[in-house]
Amino acid sequence: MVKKAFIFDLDGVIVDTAKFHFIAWQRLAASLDINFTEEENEQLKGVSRVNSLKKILEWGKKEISPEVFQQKMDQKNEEYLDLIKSLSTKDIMPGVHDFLLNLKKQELPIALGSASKNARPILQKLGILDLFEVIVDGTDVTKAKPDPEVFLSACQQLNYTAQDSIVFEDSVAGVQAANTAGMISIGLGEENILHEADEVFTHFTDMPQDYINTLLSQKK
Ligand code: B16
Ligand code: MG
Repeated sequence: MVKKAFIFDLDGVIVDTAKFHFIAWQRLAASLDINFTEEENEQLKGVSRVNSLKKILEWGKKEISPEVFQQKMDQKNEEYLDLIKSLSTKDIMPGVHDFLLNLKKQELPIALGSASKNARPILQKLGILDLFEVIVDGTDVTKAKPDPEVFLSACQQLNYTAQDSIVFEDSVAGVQAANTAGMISIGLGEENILHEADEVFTHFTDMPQDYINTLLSQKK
């Protein structure tokens, strides 16, 4: 059987930091007198920090100077870092740790493909940094999801083709990026939101027992 590369998104797949991003953006939006809803937040999942702020300003019909823009981005990140400061192994999403360990047991390659610039310290806090052979994050890429750059870079570094790569994503932009790359896309979250994914599960714990083997024989 052909081996495949397993590429994981971070926020919302490995750890439930999506809620902390939401709280931090909501506080930031409030500081600019902008009302920011959960529906709007859904559109920011997988979206880089700079593009997220641009969208919030667009929705709120606000313009700010480049200096204030930078200041607001820093403010959001400080708020976010404060919210995640006590993150630990217990915050790994259900079933993820076992799934990663099973991949290791089968000597299958694991990569991270995240838009976050905080990815490495977060994986460290979770105690799973060493499980990743390759990490591609917001500090490495120039084009944000839904552009496939982050996932293509991850599979190239692992020496796998896109066709032999599987992406786990919680965001619409991320699922689109995986599909554009020609990779198998597995959505984690709600079926009605992630309907473009090849398959959707609420959690890793909902996957069938031998799901890794099913994926190994799956074609796009
Ligand atoms: P940071 P992912 C994304 O991470 C988040 O989904 C998104 O909400 C966030 O704005 C983005 O990272 C940038 O994160 O501010 O930490 O650099 O889902 O691609 O792992
Ligand atoms: Mg995500």
